[in-house]
Amino acid sequence: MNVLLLLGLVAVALADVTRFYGEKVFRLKPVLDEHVILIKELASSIEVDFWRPESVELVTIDINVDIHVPAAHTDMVFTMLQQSGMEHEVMIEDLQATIDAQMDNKDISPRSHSYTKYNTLDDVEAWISSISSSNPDLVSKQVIGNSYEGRPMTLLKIGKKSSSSKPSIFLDCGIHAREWISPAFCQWFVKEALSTYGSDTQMTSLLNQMDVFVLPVFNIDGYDYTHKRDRMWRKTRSRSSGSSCYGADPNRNWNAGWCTTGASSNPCSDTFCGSKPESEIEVKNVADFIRKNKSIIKAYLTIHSYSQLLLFPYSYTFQLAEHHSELMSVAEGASEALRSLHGTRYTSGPGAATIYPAAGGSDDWAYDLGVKYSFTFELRDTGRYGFLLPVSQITPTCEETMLAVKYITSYVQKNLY
Ligand code: L98
Ligand code: ZN
Repeated sequence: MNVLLLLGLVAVALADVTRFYGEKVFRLKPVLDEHVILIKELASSIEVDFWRPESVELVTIDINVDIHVPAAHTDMVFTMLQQSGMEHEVMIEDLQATIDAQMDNKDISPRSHSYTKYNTLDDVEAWISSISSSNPDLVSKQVIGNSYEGRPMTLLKIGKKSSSSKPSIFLDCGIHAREWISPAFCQWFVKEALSTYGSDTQMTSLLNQMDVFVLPVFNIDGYDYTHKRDRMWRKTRSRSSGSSCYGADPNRNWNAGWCTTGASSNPCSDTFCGSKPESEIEVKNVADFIRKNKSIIKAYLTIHSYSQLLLFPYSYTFQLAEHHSELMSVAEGASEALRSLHGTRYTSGPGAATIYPAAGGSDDWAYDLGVKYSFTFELRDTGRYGFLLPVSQITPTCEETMLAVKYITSYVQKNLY
């Protein structure tokens, strides 16, 4: 073995990597006020990582609550749940085992990029360069700014070259670091667009008439951190003054009812809204780009996981959006298209009423800016694996999501003029 490789392996082994042996994910089903109180008490006495909903503030009666509990407290939580009479189940017995099992296909060439694995940030960056240089007629790239840790945020523009600017769709993935299926989808989308242009009539027509801006990994610092240090990280990696905690939630940091509901002003919370709207540089970079190109951006699509939902504004208020019925029918059509392939069922509706109110999200912000077709996807699954969706589900998930995305883009295209 070469010395550099050996040194590299030792460095990785010594690095501060969080492991999750014996940690569990419970699903709790509160149906009484006492149950909700119990969950809140639990969250204030021990460290609980909320998977769904994303923070303790969002826990209410009659919604399932998925929580990740450290090994030291699993017995206590289990006893407490038995005594409370609250319905519950263990979704994941051993989080580390499930993390290890996620890589269930041990790809042929694990050191390089593949559409059927969860690529590291380095692999995604190398892929961005190679895909754009090998498809100069259809792809161009631009850096829209740097992340907090100084990484360039590269945006791909996919579409037939034109001398004038074309109506466009903005698609982003990886706002939340641990939702790994999301960047996998953006990469899949680019591959499909390029490989079916010229043969698939729908894709050909789309890329002739419109451009699709694709941001493959929005929260690049966070994504890198989930690969190297802590698989369960969600937020950005910024430092805020007066706290030792890192990061803000990049989907609570937009100027849309900012921090009024379903977000936290505590920098240690996973739904910390940041010190002000667009305090997170990644959010500001994307918001600046969309503002600057607002006259050509006709749709905003953002990919998250998990829960199998297709949501549209509003999430910061229960008020219905001006275009509610049109958005509802587009979402239902897209969900039907998605389901036609592998039978996967999605629920659609406005965010606040369908899941819970949560302000400061990118979908609401884009909609209020005037981007009418604004949708948030929550991809597979419904909690069996949660964020740890096995590699073997990347292909079916991306295939079915393509159908929903293409349904929306076709609809937008038909309604351009
Ligand atoms: S993980 C994605 C999740 C979410 C946000 C929104 C799901 C559906 C819609 N939109 C919103 N404006 N809150 C979340 O960010 O918590
Ligand atoms: Zn998310």
